[in-house]
Amino acid sequence: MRITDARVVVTSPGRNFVTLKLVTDGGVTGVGDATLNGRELAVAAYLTEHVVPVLIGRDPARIEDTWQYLYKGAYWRRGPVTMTAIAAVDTALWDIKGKVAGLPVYQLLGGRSREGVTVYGHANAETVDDVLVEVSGYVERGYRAVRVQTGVPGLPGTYGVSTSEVYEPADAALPTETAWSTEAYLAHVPSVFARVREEFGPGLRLLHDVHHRLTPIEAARLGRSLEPYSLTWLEDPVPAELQEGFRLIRRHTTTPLAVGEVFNSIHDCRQLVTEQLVDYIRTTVVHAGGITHLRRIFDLAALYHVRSGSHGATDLSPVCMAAALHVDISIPNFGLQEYMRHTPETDAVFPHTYHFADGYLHPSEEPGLGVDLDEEAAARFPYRPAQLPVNRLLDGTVHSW
Ligand code: GCO
Ligand code: MG
Repeated sequence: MRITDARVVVTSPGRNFVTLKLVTDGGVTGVGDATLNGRELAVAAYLTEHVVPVLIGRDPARIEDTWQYLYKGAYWRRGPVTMTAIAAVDTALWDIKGKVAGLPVYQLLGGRSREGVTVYGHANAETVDDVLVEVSGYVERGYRAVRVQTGVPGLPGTYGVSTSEVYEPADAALPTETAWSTEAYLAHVPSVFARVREEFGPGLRLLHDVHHRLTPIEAARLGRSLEPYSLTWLEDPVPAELQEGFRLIRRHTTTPLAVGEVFNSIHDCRQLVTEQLVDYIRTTVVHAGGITHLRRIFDLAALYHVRSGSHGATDLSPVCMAAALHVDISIPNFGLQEYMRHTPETDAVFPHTYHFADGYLHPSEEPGLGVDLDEEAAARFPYRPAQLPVNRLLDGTVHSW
């Protein structure tokens, strides 16, 4: 069996997605997500110019060999663009292998380790009263875990809090600018979780995303102030380039930490995992080198009592979500999966058979990943430039986003 064609499809059914579709001489096709929010065309060009030419004629069965060929062969290792491109190829090859075997991909990964994939939804609103309504909506739909974000009094708008129905941070062709005050934020957040716990009791799992905005000592203080509300995790409390900074957070709080949505290789995770500085690692298929590399990360994490908590925002396409669920259902150290529902337009462009029931997502039982790209539908939604915002402190200083 040989790869005869590889198409890179950029489509924007409400937001931009990049998808790689591989075609074989046997007629079997495979898809991989290659979306890097705000930098989509960089990955599309990397694939089209440098990867597609070396794929034509290759044996699609050789997944590990192809991964090594693309990773070592490029010489320039790691980085979000390279690793997203490799992820797309790897995911498409697993899809093909599953279809050829007549098995859903999770069966090739060792089979089920659980009955369903526990997911968390996003409750966000400007005020605490409104966020309580959002949380109860998730509880009614059967969710067991909810991420809670509110506006911060005194700030004109806050990340993770949408004003429209759909949460979409990449909201303009040129970056919009948002404002930030750590003092106002730290003064407000504990009162939000006090209200949520009071209303929903101890059973509901609660999460919160700090989006890399604090210093280690500020994060330590926040973690400690949230301890009475027993969060399942506090996400990205600080930018994670300085990994030893997490030692300081750990010395002061038992609030569990989740990090890794911007990581793209096992080397980004290594210190945090092996020093047990985090509890959940948030790498996912599309940005961390595909199913092959993600499993390597989660296997390392398992040795150190670190569980998976894969990123699953709407800028990761249904192709990534389908693949993530095959990993989630099969690994021993699954923790939680983020799940933001895609729009009906996106679902129509990416028909899939994974589904939500009883608070769980269930991977497809079809051979392969159980997701496809409808190329005709995709062609109806041309690319629109969209970038992520830039964040500034109230005095104008550029701050982490
Ligand atoms: C999350 C993330 C997202 C990201 C977005 C960037 O936890 O879901 O932080 O909200 O900001 O995916 O592309
Ligand atoms: Mg996040």
